[in-house]
Amino acid sequence: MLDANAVDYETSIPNNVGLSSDRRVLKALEKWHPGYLDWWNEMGPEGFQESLVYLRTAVGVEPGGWAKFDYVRMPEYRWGVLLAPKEEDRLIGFGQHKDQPAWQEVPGEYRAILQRLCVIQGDTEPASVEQQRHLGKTAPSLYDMRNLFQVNVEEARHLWAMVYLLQKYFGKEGRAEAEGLLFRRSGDDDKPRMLGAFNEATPDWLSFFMFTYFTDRDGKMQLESLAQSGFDPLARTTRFMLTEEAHHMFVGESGVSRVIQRTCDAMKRAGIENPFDIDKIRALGVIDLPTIQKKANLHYSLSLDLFGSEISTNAATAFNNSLKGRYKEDKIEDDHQLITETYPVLKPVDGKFVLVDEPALTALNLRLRDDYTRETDGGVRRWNRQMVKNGIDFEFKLPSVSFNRSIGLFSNIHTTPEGEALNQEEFLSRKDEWLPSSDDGAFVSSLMEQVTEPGSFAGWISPPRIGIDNKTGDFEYVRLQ
Ligand code: BYC
Repeated sequence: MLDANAVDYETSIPNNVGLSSDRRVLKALEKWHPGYLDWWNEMGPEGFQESLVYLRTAVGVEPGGWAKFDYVRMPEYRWGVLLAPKEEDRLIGFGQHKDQPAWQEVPGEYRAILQRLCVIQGDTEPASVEQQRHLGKTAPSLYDMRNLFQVNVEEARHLWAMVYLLQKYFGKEGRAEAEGLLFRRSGDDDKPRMLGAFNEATPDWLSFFMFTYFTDRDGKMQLESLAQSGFDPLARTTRFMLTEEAHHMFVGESGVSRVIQRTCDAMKRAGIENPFDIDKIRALGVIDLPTIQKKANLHYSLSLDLFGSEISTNAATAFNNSLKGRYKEDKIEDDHQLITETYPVLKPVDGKFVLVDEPALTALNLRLRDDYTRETDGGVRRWNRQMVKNGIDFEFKLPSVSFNRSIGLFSNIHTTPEGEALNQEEFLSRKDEWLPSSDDGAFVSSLMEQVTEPGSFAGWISPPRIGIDNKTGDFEYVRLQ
């Protein structure tokens, strides 16, 4: 019997969606492919297209053994279209279509909104590759370089995932949107990427680790809510994307932790107890803890903006129409329709913040953002446990949700990271205390130097505890050409 979950590697595009018998979509994808490769060669990792990279490639969609590792040149990576296994007779779990069979085709009345969700999701994936394209040149080790490239090829696969949905289910308009995903460019004034954080620079490796910790986690939360969708192909696509996403957040959390560890080690060795003795600490060639906190402030606040406005009719409509659910919707015990429920929303009122009950339906972006904050805080607590272990008196903190915001209820006010109101002048004059200044940026950049000796690491970061795919410390993760 044909295994419905097996990946077909015979067609030009590996897939488990039966592309070989779906000529129309296969043709559309094959037509899109050369433009994609042009994009990858122009905007993907700069200077490493010929290198052999020890990458994992998805070879199946079952939880155990879904990937295999081998040396690959990135332009030859087998980007495929992979959906999580189909759940027979799946019923929709929320919204006005709750308990109806999940849709295998796009319901006409929800076409525009579903297409928009796929386009926004799709747009972030190539954007992150563009943001990170220069980082290979300053990779602190071959291990880190490999992780960067792994993240890049998988984000690019996530672009494929959305392009497949657009081309299969959204006709001519979907094909035009698939072209648009290759046309926009992160940070470009004339054709920027769609969401704020994806037009910011990722200038150094600390920013990369912060991005993969904070911003990839927004990706996780958004994918989790799309994984609940009544539109089954979207739910299955995003469910498989989540399998890959876990490694990206691991790269972020462990990356920050390794930077912290190196700083603590250097401080202890030099007998420096005060973490705010910044000049002395920087002279050791490591990143001082207050600068790490500033980077966290920046990336957390940018990532909060990605959840949209706290009060959003778009979010209410998407939920009500059973298109985008809550985080772990299937584990929540309520009516899954939110007809009468309320949710507490923190609002600025006369210079103070007060909790106001709002209809839960319109507060869904905030609810997801609160779930995100809880998870994010978990990693910050782990970094703080590391401080205690090292005996250094410093505590990392997530800034207030009011700090440095551009979207939603706090976008027009300024506060300190503790949430104290400031006027614009005060904020601008003190901004460098809380967000990376140009001097901080210049210092971090001055440390960024490529290290290519297998098993060696730049002086500002400690080695990982274990290798990828259980490889030993001196494994050559990238064979540079
Ligand atoms: N920047 O009601 P509102 C990832 C727009 S990351 C610019 O407040 P809504 C990844 C909004 O589009 C996850 N514009 O918000 C991570 C709307 O515009 P229109 C990506 C913004 O619609 C790392 C208007 O403001 N996936 O995967 O409820 C590496 C009013 O909207 C922003 C998704 O986001 C912003 N920050 O929610 C690689 C999931 N925020 O329609 C990948 C799909 C809002 O009036 N997207 N606007 O022109 C969505 O679910 C929602 O569109 C949003 C916004 C959560 C983004």
